[in-house]
Amino acid sequence: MAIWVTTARKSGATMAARCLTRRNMVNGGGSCSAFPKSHHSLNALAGKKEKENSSSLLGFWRFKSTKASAAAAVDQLYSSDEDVTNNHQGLDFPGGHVSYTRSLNFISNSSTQNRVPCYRVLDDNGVLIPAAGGGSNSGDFQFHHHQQPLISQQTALKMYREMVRLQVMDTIFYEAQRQGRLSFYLTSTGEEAISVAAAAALTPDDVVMPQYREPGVLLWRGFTLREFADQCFGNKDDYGKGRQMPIHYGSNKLNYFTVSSPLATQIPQAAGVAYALKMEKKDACVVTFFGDGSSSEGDFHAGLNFAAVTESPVVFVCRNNGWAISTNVSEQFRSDGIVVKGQAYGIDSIRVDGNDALAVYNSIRAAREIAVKQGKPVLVEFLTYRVGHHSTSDDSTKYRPVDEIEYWKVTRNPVNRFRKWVEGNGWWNEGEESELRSATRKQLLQAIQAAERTEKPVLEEMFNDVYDETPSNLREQHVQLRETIKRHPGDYPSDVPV
Ligand SMILES: Cc1ncc(C[n+]2csc(CCOP(=O)(O)OP(=O)(O)O)c2C)c(N)n1
Ligand SMILES: [Mg+2]
Repeated sequence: MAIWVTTARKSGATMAARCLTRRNMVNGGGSCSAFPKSHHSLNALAGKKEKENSSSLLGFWRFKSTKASAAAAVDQLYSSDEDVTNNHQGLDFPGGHVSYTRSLNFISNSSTQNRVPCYRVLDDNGVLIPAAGGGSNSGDFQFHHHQQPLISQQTALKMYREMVRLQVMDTIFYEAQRQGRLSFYLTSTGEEAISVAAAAALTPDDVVMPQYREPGVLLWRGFTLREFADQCFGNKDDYGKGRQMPIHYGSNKLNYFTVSSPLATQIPQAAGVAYALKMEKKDACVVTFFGDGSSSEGDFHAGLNFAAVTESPVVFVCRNNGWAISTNVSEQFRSDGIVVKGQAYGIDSIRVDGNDALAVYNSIRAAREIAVKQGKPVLVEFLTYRVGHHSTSDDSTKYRPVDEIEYWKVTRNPVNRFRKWVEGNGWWNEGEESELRSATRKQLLQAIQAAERTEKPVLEEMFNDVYDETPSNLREQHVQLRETIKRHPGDYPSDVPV
């Protein structure tokens, strides 16, 4: 499918290039079937007679549907400013009414002033912040009128426990990688609240299409520590049969698409899956996660636009953690983050404190409700920070100050903050904390040992599952690889059954 898309894009570009050439040759008057809408809209503006029954009349009829008469529009566009001001207050244009102005104002870049505010519920000390307007909490989706979050003790405790389990899992897998037992690992440190609290706000039917820093969703949904370990060790119990790098988890059972390495591919795919849910009238949405770095990919823009125009139930969740490996956000974009890009595509968008578990929970519950009940996409930008290195292949102290890391690790730590709130409610204590941490550590060590001892998938698995019947060229490659391994056993892993 990827190949098809690439080809389609290429041919589109070629058509556009040819079209431009031809237009130039005929002095701007040529037509181009690659741009039926704009061409015919122009003709409509100019009052030219359109051929009826032509499918490319779409642009013209759409224009008409705004109830603007073509002649009036031409008058408005080409008359003097005086005429416009005196005679017409605005223009009906595809998309709605546009008012006129005599002010020669460019839309200003608001990235440094008037930044979009950030929704939060708990302050840095885990204390509930009163909602704006005193007693009225109408803006807060999950709040009672007496300002208590509508989150049960049970849900809050499960959220907290899964955040702790995620921390312990990250620590132990990271160490296992440092010991040379795993080839690669990547932590969620500093972003634990996002994946866990978002998962808590969803239903099991909601389809999750992750980037790679969201294993908290899987923990919430019941993926076992053994399943995580099997994937990281790429053994025969790994659902991906050892074909992927560690942390590329996936689960059909838990409605969690497999992580894919090329950034942002999940974003347009999410728009497509959400469109399918809509056609099937499912009471569910797609939730796709991605980083600030992925928002710089073309796929981000295609995905948002596609979801907007098809009105598909997808929640776009951007973890803006300040960094894309060593690239700071200011080197990536000059907009006010990602939230304004959602707005630009006509998508309801919100900026939220990603280190506040309650704010994450409330915003994703509200976003899900909008997506499913109103049948349209939503974008949530979480402001957070990647406290760990990008991955075990990175050393972030080479490109960012240690003070900055420490600030986010200590002062803005999402797990400590939520713990303070949970403890403040009398729901958690030090004893339960240390019991949970040591039990999880023990379970993980057992899971790692078992996964490490489990056989690797047989060599043949490398060539399976792409075709229903393995074609001859792949069968030949399999035979060749087996013979090469037999000739040079020292150059290949000894634990893969040949
Ligand atoms: C298309 C593509 N380009 C580049 C990379 C290399 N790469 C892997 S992760 C990453 C950074 C992504 O940053 P972000 O989306 O902000 O996620 P974060 O790691 O901060 O969670 C890059 C550049 C890739 N995997 N895919
Ligand atoms: Mg990032």
